[in-house]
Amino acid sequence: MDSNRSTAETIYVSDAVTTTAKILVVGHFAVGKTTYIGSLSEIAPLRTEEKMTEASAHVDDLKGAPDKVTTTVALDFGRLTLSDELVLYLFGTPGQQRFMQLWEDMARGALGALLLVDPSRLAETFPVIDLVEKYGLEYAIAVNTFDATAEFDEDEIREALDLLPDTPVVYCDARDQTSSARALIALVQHLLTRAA
Ligand SMILES: Nc1nc2c(ncn2[C@@H]2O[C@H](COP(=O)(O)OP(=O)(O)OP(=O)(O)O)[C@@H](O)[C@H]2O)c(=O)[nH]1
Ligand SMILES: [Mg+2]
Repeated sequence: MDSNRSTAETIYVSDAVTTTAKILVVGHFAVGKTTYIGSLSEIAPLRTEEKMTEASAHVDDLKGAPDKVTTTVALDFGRLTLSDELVLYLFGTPGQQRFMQLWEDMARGALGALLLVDPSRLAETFPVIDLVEKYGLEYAIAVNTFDATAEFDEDEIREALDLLPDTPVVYCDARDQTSSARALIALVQHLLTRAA
């Protein structure tokens, strides 16, 4: 019985929760969106992974992720209880051009976006920033620490992405829960400042 209760407590949102917010986790192909939501979600994340075939070889550049065999074809979904009263719903949104149609729906009602960036593939982030801005989403940058991160400092990233001075830039390892949570908290703090 106890085990049933603990399962229920994990699956269902606590009665004490008064606020829920929808947050998008966005970024270019293979930047770590599915990994990020998987490391943070307190429920088994919903994933829509499909095997990549040769048909996508010329569109999805595997340069930065040579071992990748699947890609998200719709969305990732996860949930995180941030405090007794606040629950975040995380929606991973693909950055590839062919999924643009999704953004219309995904962006509706979203409070903001965490924009994952691979510092060695900065140019691939430009179209994603365009989308985030097109849909009027407040955002924070989470630099996913792939191996080359040490070569890029925050100022370089800010300049390359032409960020506003108050746009948060945090470093994270999408595979690490604590590190991922820190990035999300930076976004939430930014959103709260903007709302004040
Ligand atoms: N070294 C390292 N590898 C990572 C990190 N985050 C993700 N990866 C790996 O990078 C690859 C791509 O990660 P995904 O989470 O599938 O990326 P995605 O953004 O969801 O990819 P798409 O949905 O296909 O656009 C996977 O093999 C991950 O294991 C990281 O912080 N460091
Ligand atoms: Mg994915």
